[in-house]
Amino acid sequence: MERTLILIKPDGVSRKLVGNVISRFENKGLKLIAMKLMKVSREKAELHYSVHSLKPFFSGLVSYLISGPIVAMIWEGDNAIISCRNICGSTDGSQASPGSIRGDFSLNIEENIVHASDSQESYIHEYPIFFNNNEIME
Ligand code: 3AN
Repeated sequence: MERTLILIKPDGVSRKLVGNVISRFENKGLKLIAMKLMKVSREKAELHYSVHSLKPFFSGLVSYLISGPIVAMIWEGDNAIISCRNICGSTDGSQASPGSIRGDFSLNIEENIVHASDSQESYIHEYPIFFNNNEIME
């Protein structure tokens, strides 16, 4: 069993896509083991995106994540990381396949609705930024 961190980013929440996004992971057979609606602090957003800290888009990325409420979730299942990445689609919504979340709802790379951990190492780095261990259903 693998776990992955999924964020419905501020554009996904403001566009009322929360239910639609969650349905896709449920329909796939993944198990929801943690979820919260929250505002992210600048400190947490910078930590979450620390791998991109030297990229020119870093400050815009952080500002965007803290611009409104997000939904943070942990999903569990066989190969959950790659399964969820496929459900989300390519980073740039204009390139993402129809049927994926980004393919269906995003036209660009800046506002692309969701975040999904891209590896086990990323998951280990990311999930404690959003959840305490006692908030995860075992
Ligand atoms: P993904 O979210 O598909 O794992 P990453 O990790 O390469 O993509 O990038 C993290 C986030 O940074 C993306 N979700 C996107 O919002 C933003 N991003 C990536 N590349 C660019 C770019 N060239 N210009 C603006 N924003 C970008």
